[in-house]
Amino acid sequence: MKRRTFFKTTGLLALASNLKIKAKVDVSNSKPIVISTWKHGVAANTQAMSIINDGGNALDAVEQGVMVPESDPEVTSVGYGGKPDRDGNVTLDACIIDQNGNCGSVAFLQFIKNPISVARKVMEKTKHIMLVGEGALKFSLQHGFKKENLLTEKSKKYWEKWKLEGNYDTNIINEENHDTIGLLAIDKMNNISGACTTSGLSGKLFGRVGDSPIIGAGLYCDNEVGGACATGVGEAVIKICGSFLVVELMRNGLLPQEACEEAVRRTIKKYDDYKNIQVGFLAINKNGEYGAYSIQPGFQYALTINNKTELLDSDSFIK
Ligand code: SD4
Repeated sequence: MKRRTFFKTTGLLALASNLKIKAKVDVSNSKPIVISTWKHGVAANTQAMSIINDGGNALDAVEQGVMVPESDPEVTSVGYGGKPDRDGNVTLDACIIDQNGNCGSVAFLQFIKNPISVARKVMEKTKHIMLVGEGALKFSLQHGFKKENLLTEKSKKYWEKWKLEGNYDTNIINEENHDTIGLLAIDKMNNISGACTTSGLSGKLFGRVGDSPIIGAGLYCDNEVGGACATGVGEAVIKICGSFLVVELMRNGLLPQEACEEAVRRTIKKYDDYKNIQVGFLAINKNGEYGAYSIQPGFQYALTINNKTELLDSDSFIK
C-alpha cells in the first residue's frame, strides 16, 4: 500500500471507530430528492419538487421552495412576519449555492421579503459572495426588490409581550425560536443546490448575524459529494463550520446520517451546557441517501422522494 493511501485509509478507519455509530436512516436510492428543515419544509418541498418535475433545475427549485415560508406571514422565523430582534427590527439572513459551487449571501438585511432571491442576485450579478445591512438593501432596491415593512401585527404583539417579560434568553430549544429553513435538492440531471434563509434568533442583538448566511456554516453543497444544512443556535454551528464539516465527512466516506451525528458530537464537545441548546443538521449525498440528527429531540424535517412528502422526526443525541 502506498504511504499516502495508507494514511488516508487508517485515518478513515480511526474516524469510523471513533464514531461508533451506525446509519439509522433507510438509505434508499431515490432521486430527485428534496429535503428541508422543520414543518414549513413540507410546503417548501412541494414547491421545489414541482419545479423539478417540470424539468427545472435544482437551483430554481431551492430558491422558489424557500420563498414559500419566506412569504408566509404565519411562519414567524423566516422572511415576512419573522420575529424581530430585541429592538423590534426584522433582520434577515440567507444564502444559496448552485451545482457549480457558486454562492451568494445576504446578512442583516431589512425590509426585503425574499432575501434568498437577493442572495441569488448577489451570486449572479456581482463578483462578490456576501452583502450585508445597508449595502445589501441598496443592492436589493437597485435590482427591483420592493421595500416593505416585514413586522406583522402578530410578530409585533409577540415582541411587545417578550419585552415586558424581559426574557433575553435566546436559547429556547425548538420551533419556539429555531426554525430557519435549509433546503437541499437534487434534480433530474443529478445536480445539487441548496438554500438557507431565516430571521435568525428572536431577541438577538441588533446587527447579529447567525450561521444561516455563512457559506459552510448554515449551508454547504459540493456537486461531487452532496449537501448539508443546519438549524438551531447559529453560534454553535459557526464554531464547527457545521455544514462544510458534514459534507467533508461524507467526502471521506461517511453516510449522511453518520456525518450529521458526528457534527452534532463536535458541537456538543464545545458546549458544557449543550443540554440548553438545539442544533440540527440535514444532509444528502449524490446517491440520494439522506440523514438528520440534532442535539435535542423535537427537530423535524420534510423529505420528498418519488413525489411523496413526509414530515419526519430526526433522531437526536438527547433522547
Ligand atoms: C440563527 N440558525 O440565526 C439560526 C436560527 C434558527 O433554525 O432559527 N435556526 O442562528
